[in-house]
Amino acid sequence: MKRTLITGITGQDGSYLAELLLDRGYKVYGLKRRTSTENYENIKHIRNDIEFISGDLADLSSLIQAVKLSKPDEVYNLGAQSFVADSWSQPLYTAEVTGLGALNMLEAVRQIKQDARFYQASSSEMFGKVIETPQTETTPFYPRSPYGVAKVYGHWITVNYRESFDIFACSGILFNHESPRRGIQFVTRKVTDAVARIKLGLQTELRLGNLDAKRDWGFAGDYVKAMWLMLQEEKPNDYVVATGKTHTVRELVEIAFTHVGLNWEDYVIQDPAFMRPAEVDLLLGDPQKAKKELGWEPKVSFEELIKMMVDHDMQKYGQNQ
Ligand code: NDP
Ligand code: GDR
Repeated sequence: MKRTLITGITGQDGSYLAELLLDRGYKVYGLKRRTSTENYENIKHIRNDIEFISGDLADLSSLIQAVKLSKPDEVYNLGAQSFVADSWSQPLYTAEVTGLGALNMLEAVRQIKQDARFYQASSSEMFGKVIETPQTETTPFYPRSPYGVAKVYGHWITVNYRESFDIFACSGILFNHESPRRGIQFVTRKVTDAVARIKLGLQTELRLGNLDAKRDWGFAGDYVKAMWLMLQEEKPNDYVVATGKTHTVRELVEIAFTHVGLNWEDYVIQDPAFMRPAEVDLLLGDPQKAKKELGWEPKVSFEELIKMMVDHDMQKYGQNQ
């Protein structure tokens, strides 16, 4: 039986990845930080199948202990302060968890179990300011937020540990991916949640920031498969994981409202409070390398994704009525 250690197990990706690995017969260990109230919502259906280890990415000693206890064949480092907007109000914390956290996890692997395969959750936010499109594994990074800067550190320290210590370390440069388990602060879920509430008469308006930003949005359930595939390869490598299609926030809003028969312009208000100090205007990934080497392709289209999320939120609030 293969053994895995997942950081960020309570998050969107951690939950889908844990499902995938349990289905494949892995023994799954999840690093979980202490919280004052329980946050097992995303993994409540598989909670009893996971062995939780208490720890924090900012605390190397807890990660060393986690690797000792789990003796993993594969480590997936998904834990992070992952909300870009908050990285301006908490830049040092973001650097510590999202950037140095990757180093801490790598260091625990290096010290305790150097033959464990390692996945780092890198991000299209590292591309930031548009230098070229579509963005590939060789596009230069120009991050535009403290979060993006921290992820660039996480990416390069992963490459460096691979080259320095011969660790099987991969960096997946994943573009935005969403699902009904997406955190409520992120724009897709904020929109689909609000659409459901407006349709059911629980809310009257939706305040958003930049409607012109373009993102390459895919389905999280598809993307965790790419993470696993990377660690099954003969050699460690870095891969862009994306759909190869881009859409504006405006298009997202239009699809979501239209799906429940509403006109978005009657409800959406642009609010400067949700504009960012520096924006990433356009993300569009080229997933050719992942397709060719991993045989990976996204299955769910942008429109299907948004409708899936709206339907989920309609059901959630509908049941509570
Ligand atoms: P989420 O925000 O849903 O989950 C983040 C996870 O990290 C949660 O389990 C959270 O735990 C955990 N975490 C936060 N801080 C710490 C800490 N100090 N120590 C240990 N764990 C911590 O993110 P996603 O699932 O969406 O993303 C997974 C990873 O992929 C992240 O690293 C993200 O930056 C990256 N990424 C995401 C993309 C996306 O579009 N979703 C795209 C590219 C990269 P808790 O529940 O306690 O808060
Ligand atoms: P992002 O995702 O910053 O790309 O990071 P988010 O959904 O927060 O923003 C996407 C775009 O929408 C614009 N926007 C708004 N965003 C939010 N959250 N709220 C609003 O009201 C709003 N209005 C407009 C943003 O300005 C932005 O352009 C996500 C995270 O999952 C990261 O962890 C991950 O690394 C990247 O995706 C790839």
